[in-house]
Amino acid sequence: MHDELLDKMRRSILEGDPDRAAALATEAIALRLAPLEAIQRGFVPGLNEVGEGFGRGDLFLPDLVMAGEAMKAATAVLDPELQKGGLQREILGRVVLGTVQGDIHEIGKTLVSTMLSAAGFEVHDIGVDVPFETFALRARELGADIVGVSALLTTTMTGQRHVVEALDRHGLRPRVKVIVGGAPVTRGWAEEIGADGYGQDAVAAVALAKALLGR
Ligand code: B12
Repeated sequence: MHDELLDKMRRSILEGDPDRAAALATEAIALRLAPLEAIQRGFVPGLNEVGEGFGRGDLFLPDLVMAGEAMKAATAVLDPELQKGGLQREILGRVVLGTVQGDIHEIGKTLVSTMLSAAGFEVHDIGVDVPFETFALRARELGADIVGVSALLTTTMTGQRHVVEALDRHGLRPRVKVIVGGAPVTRGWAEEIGADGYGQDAVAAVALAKALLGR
């Protein structure tokens, strides 16, 4: 029933049109399309297509930038909707979340942050391009239960290992759990670097965080 709308969403990202993407997100809310479905089945396929085009050399950096801007415009509209229903009193745990040093991809990390907050976690989003040591310092300062590290580049993935090592150096492990994610990240990689878990998307991240804290 929403197929046409989902296809328009995909195209708004491909065309890198933030105004159109925001308008379609508003339309989705009016039509009572679930916000997560709009993101995952509407906008993200467009981003994936742009990523593939860029990988093949058919699209260029400005296309990637505009697709990212369009995606951010859509998620800005949908974010408050995702937060709804998450007004729980009990805090399930405290999470420090960021994108690792050298990496400025923020869309997936921000979505994970929103979903964890909606599920009842207290999330401290420490942004992008975060130095390894900062993850450990912030985790200690805030008394985090979980540190989430996002990486979207094969070159910055290795930084996730450095974050685990920084937490070790600060004596925060194994009490503080580390979860990792991002397009190139796999379960095998998480195991190899000694992380406590891998989440392939924002929904999986919530399930993982709950499981690690026995919730
Ligand atoms: C948009 C985008 C950008 C935008 C980002 C805008 C922004 N504000 O975030 C901009 C233009 C800045 C950008 C820049 C670059 N990009 Co880019 N980018 C993308 C693109 C198209 C989409 C990423 C995205 O937002 N996906 C949507 C979100 C929702 O998905 P996600 O990030 O995967 O997150 C989900 C899961 O992975 C998981 N998750 C994510 N983080 C975490 C964390 C935890 C703890 C958990 C549990 C789960 C989890 O949950 C999320 C939600 O469901 C991807 C292609 C792709 N399909 O991934 C390329 C891509 C990642 N980029 C790529 C490249 C090469 C670059 C540049 C180097 C290009 C250049 N020449 O300058 C720069 C690097 C800049 C830097 N230093 O970081 C390559 C990486 C190749 C590689 N294997 O390393 C890709 C794969 C494109 C390609 N096919 O070549 N990019």
